[in-house]
Amino acid sequence: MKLYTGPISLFSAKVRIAIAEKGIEVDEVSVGWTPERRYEPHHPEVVKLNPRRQVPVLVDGETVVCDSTVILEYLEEVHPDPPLFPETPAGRARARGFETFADQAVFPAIWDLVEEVFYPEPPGGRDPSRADAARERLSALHRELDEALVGRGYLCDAFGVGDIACFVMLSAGLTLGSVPDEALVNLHGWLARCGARPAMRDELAGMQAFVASIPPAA
Ligand SMILES: N[C@@H](CCC(=O)N[C@@H](CS)C(=O)NCC(=O)O)C(=O)O
Repeated sequence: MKLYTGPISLFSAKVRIAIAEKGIEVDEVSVGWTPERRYEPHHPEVVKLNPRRQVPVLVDGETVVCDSTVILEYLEEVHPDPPLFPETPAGRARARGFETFADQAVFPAIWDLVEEVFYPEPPGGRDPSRADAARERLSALHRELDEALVGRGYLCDAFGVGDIACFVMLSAGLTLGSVPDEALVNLHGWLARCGARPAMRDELAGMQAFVASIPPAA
């Protein structure tokens, strides 16, 4: 299998973690990315494979799979052990719900922070109210997750895709100044538990090393 990824792409991180948790061998191709030009020019293979021109893209023989959510489902079917989805329809619905929550509720707020805090200042200047509003939205989402974790070690009965997706997004939030309230003990316990898993730890270390290697803006 070949996997096209971005060095600090959160959607690629979801897939890299799932691959490490399942112990799958892949040939990873990291596409070019810089703070100034982002993904431009797009990697020619990614342009050919994905009409959206986005990573991650997985190629398995003749099969091309785009989109992190679809890739996680595909990997589960071709490499079911160890499982990252629950056994029952109700359990799988819960897991997919948390993955969707991460991608569609948490990520947009993270993206506002990425643009306001991480990327170089745009010509029109920064908008601090955008970053403040994103942190407020994230605080509400933190409270939601804390409640979902009452009496549980992970978001579903066992560790899986919901945990991967939410952990990737919340970890990015932490580095951008969105720190969950210390009263949210269920959430903090879960963050520590997830962060201790080698696949998660290695992914965060890889991203931090990449960010540290970015030369300062001229
Ligand atoms: N829904 C997609 C989103 C993928 C995505 O947004 N990828 C970004 C990197 S994190 C990308 O490749 N952006 C390049 C572009 O849009 O030009 C997924 O889950 O994989």
